[in-house]
Amino acid sequence: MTTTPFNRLLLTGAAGGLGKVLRERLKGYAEVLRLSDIAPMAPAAGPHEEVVTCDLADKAAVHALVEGVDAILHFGGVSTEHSFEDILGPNICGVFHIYEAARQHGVKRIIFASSNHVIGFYRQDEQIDAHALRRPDSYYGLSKSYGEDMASFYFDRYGIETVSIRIGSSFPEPQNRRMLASWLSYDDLTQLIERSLYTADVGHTVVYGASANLTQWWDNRYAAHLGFAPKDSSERFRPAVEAQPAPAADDPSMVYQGGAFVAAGPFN
Ligand code: NAI
Ligand code: 15L
Repeated sequence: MTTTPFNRLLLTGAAGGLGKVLRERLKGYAEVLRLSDIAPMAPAAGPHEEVVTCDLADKAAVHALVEGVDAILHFGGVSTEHSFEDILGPNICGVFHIYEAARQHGVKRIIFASSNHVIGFYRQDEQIDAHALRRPDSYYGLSKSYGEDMASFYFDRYGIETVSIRIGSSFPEPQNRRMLASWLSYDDLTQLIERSLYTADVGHTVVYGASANLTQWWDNRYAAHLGFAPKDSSERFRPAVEAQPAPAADDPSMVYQGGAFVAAGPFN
């Protein structure tokens, strides 16, 4: 696959866990990487970098943020379960602001950090593909589901292409039994992002982001055109994970694909 660098790529959520990883790994994919977050970013901008502080809930600020970029990796926002009110601005208004700014500035490709929590109420003994009805497990999962709909609408209406990556659990290593199935290594995430940036004619593609783990809940047949071929597996971490005390068999973390998110809240 040819990976000619983009002129300017925008990464939102750049101060976050995955943002810090991608800041390093996206070098080489763009002449200039524009890094944005509401939180302070360290280190300050280096060569071939721009740092822009921006609240995704601020429409005018996001409009300015998107000017001059060729593609967007939208990783910013609230990343765990919170009250609807806390999620509304960053995730729901935020994703609208990103797409609307993309339309106005002529950006043609977005990589959207969606989540397994869009389908978190499926059970761990089920296998699903991207055409399975969504079963969001949280207000957070609902916001990602809305983001995927935003992506679908902006492709059908305006031709802006998106790859929505339903990321499983992307951390240095799986932290519990559930993550033995949902883990996505940083190397596999990077490969998936490269494929999502450079594959032609993706329309709106939904792809599950998991490594080649022994247990597979997610079937990527509808994203085969991306050619994503994960290389890592959680198996080498199994002994350490299984040395942890086992949760009860009916604990949500052992039953549902979304794990504990299905039982978070209510928030009043
Ligand atoms: P994170 O919470 O470490 O990073 C999210 C970043 O978004 C933070 O730096 C935060 O300051 C920023 N942010 C929050 N509200 C904002 C606002 N109003 N305006 C601008 N920026 C704001 O999360 P992480 O793990 O790095 O995840 C990155 C993205 O990937 C998130 O969208 C998350 O939902 C998604 N994701 C991550 C998974 C994982 O396993 N790490 C799994 C599934 C999805
Ligand atoms: C997510 O969507 C979250 O952003 C991340 O922090 C993890 O909780 C992950 O899902 C997961 O399901 O493990």
